[in-house]
Amino acid sequence: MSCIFCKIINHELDAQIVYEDELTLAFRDIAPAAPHHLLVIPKTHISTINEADNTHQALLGHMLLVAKRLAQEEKIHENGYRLVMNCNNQGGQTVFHIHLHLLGGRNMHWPPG
Ligand code: IU
Repeated sequence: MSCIFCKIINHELDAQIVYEDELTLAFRDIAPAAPHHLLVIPKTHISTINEADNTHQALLGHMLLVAKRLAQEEKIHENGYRLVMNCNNQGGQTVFHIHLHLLGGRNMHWPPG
């Protein structure tokens, strides 16, 4: 099993874990792109959002609610924050285990780069 995020889930690799439940794990991004930058990942390996199907509906919704909860814990929910999921090369995905970026603590720009 070579997926780096699966290794973090299995505690074979270190990460700054901030949240864990039966379905998801959240940790601080190793190369933060904002003062607050967390990744919310499912414990089930799904390579890209293209591979998600109806059986993952509740899991994907749960990831959003975990991100919302973490935004509150990070105290960035009132000023605002951004949730991003990149898909494949042109979308900027570099780790092929889906993850929701939670970014906050600075002004975000639109359109994104
Ligand atoms: P992307 O959407 O696939 O580009 O995001 C991958 C993120 O995973 C990126 O922000 C990396 O800094 C982050 N990351 C990490 O936090 N820990 C790691 O061991 C690895 C990547 I590899």
